[in-house]
Amino acid sequence: MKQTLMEPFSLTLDFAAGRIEPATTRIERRLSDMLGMFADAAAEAAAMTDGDPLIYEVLQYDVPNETGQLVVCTTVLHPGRIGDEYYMTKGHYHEKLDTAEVYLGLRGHGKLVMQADHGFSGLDMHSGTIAYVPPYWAHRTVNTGSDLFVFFAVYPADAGHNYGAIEHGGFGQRVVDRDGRPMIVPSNKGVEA
Ligand code: S6P
Ligand code: ZN
Repeated sequence: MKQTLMEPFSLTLDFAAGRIEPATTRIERRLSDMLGMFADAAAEAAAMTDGDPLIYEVLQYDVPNETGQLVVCTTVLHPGRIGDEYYMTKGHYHEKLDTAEVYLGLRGHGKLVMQADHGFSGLDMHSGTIAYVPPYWAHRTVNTGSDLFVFFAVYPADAGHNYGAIEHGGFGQRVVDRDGRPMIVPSNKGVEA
């Protein structure tokens, strides 16, 4: 097995801004990058005419895509809603399904929704929350607050990202605003979040 011999290194993380310094990759996701993922198509179209809002950014420090290596990154999820549905990430399974991930909340409030063949999970996240995404679980984060929701993540560099399953099959639960409070709505019935 090919393994790059790495030198130890350190990075700086601004908890409030979610900035990793230096970062080697910055991904920006606007609404136009995730059209069709929110339930309310009319609200999506209205938000697009308002200027294609920035939904989230990912900052990452890349390492070789090899078994044994770990990637560190941050996600800065902006506050907002499309219809009654809070801004969220696209969500994905890892291509290597048997790889896990750890999230650490740095700022704001959100939910980490997950789904696997046998069920769903919805965890609250805020500054200081450590959340574990086990192998085989698709994961998506949602900003349920009025501030930025910022979190740090560590995952295996060779995990890969499978977005297609969520893009085509959707997520089995949504996080929506009900009278100013976040509710997780799996399929048709609402459950108090
Ligand atoms: C990577 C990890 C996160 C997400 C990020 C954006 O495995 O789960 O860094 O990439 O939160 O979400 P998504 O679904 O667009 O990759
Ligand atoms: Zn992941």
